[in-house]
Amino acid sequence: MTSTHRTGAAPRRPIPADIDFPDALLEGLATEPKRVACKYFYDAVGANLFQQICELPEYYLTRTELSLLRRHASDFARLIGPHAEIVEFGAGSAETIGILLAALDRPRAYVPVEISNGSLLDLVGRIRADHPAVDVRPLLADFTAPLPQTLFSPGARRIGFFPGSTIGNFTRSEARDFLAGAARLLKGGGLLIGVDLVKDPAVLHAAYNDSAGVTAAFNRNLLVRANREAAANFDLARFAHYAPYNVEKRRIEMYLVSTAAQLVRVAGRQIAFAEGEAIHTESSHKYTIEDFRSLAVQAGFSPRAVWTDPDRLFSIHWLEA
Ligand code: AVI
Repeated sequence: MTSTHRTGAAPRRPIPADIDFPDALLEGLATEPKRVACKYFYDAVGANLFQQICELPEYYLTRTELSLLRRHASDFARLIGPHAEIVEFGAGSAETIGILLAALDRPRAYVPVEISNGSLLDLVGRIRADHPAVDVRPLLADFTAPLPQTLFSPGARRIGFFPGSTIGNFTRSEARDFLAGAARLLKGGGLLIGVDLVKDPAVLHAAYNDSAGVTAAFNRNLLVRANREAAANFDLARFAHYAPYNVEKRRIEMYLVSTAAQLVRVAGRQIAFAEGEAIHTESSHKYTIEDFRSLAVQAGFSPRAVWTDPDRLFSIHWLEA
């Protein structure tokens, strides 16, 4: 289990990042097929590009979830009840958690869990200013590892919040394991979680292949980061962003595809790329409502209410632990 420390700061990252990037990169490039974990997208530039993605016209996820949160805030408040302590898995946006905190009946505490120090300071400052009665207790920890029960005050109403469909970036078995851990942590309370839905592949394709090229820049930023932090010499012009929807696996898959046979230096090693060879950088799984509810049951939750928009683009689930 990761050691945990209380801290005044942590960064805004959908998935925890590690400090072992050069080693992880070398290891991922030595596997067949080559891959790099998506948590490495989120250096400062990557976090900023992700923010821009959230505002793209094609990327319906963020705005649809925000509008569902606003529309159903009073339902959440009724289900969650008074004096709740909210743990957010990852450091989210002030706007998103702000909607929930504003709707709840005298929420007692807000605990954003994030692995690294950084831009959470801003989030924590905003939440403290907007919700002075809420005890904001950022926790420096990897939220995918088991979290201590002492996260909550004794006898507290335990609520988890996991928006943004970040669960989609886990494989289905990782998602089940994560949910099982959350069910143990939140026993007696519940989890409010945003999940992107299976839909017209053209809509999904457009969301990850935007016309302004922001997602492509986000993907390629991994190579920029490798050049800076792992003594690499990737030529960005020789790697293409490729993000197809895999209908069978119900997921967007993101790749960086080498457009030529080439040798790239990474941390003192030479890595060979064949023409057309890909580095897998992310999967973004999409669920049907039934599919996700059954995963939640397997993890030990009792799925209760679910909210979706009229176009059934996105869903928010209330799972009792
Ligand atoms: C953070 N996560 C939910 C995003 C997603 O949609 O899978 C990351 C992302 N990748 C490309 N665009 C957005």
